[in-house]
Amino acid sequence: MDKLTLHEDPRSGNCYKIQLTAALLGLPLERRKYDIMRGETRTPEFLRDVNANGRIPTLQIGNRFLPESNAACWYLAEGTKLIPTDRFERADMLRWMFFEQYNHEPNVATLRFWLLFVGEGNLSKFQRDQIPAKRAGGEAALGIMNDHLAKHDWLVGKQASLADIALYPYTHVCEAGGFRLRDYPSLCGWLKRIEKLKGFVSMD
Ligand SMILES: N[C@@H](CCC(=O)N[C@@H](CS)C(=O)NCC(=O)O)C(=O)O
Repeated sequence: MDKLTLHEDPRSGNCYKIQLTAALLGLPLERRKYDIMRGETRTPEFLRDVNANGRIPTLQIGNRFLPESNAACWYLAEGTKLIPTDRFERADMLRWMFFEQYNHEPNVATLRFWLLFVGEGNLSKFQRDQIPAKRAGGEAALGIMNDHLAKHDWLVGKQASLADIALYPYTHVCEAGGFRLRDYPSLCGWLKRIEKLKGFVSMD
């Protein structure tokens, strides 16, 4: 396989997803760090060479660049046990990964970013006004996962898949965004199951 380099900010759960996927698969990954708070992903060089969308993560594979965390996880995991072979389960895994990007991350991760890194006092009025809707959206997403995990050990099938890896990063740190994990007991058990997977690494 070509050399793998993760262009990342280690505070980002989207970047951690890729690091975790590589670790669970035993793939060597070089890490090149940027500080998103200092605009380091918005420089002309970054936009030209790494990601025209001005964001991390981007997975560099040899001399090719693949932005979007879930696409990068898919690249790493294709043909491994982290992607189900059953056709329905594979599509169901994608369902959770799209859910992560549309229902979970924009609410759960954004509130963590605003409250932990930007600081409530530094938010714009536009951002402050969005907090209640983001809180409601995040609670709804965590509730849907919790209900599913009350009946299943894993989001899809009978073992961990990219669905679990995509949703673990921002769920396990959701309290930094004001959510309470104790309100979601089935999520807590699932988090522990992921942490016991062979090769698991914690977020920096
Ligand atoms: N959908 C993208 C989201 C990427 C994203 O939002 N990255 C954030 C950090 S988690 C970022 O780079 N923010 C810096 C900026 O927008 O300037 C993915 O899953 O990779």
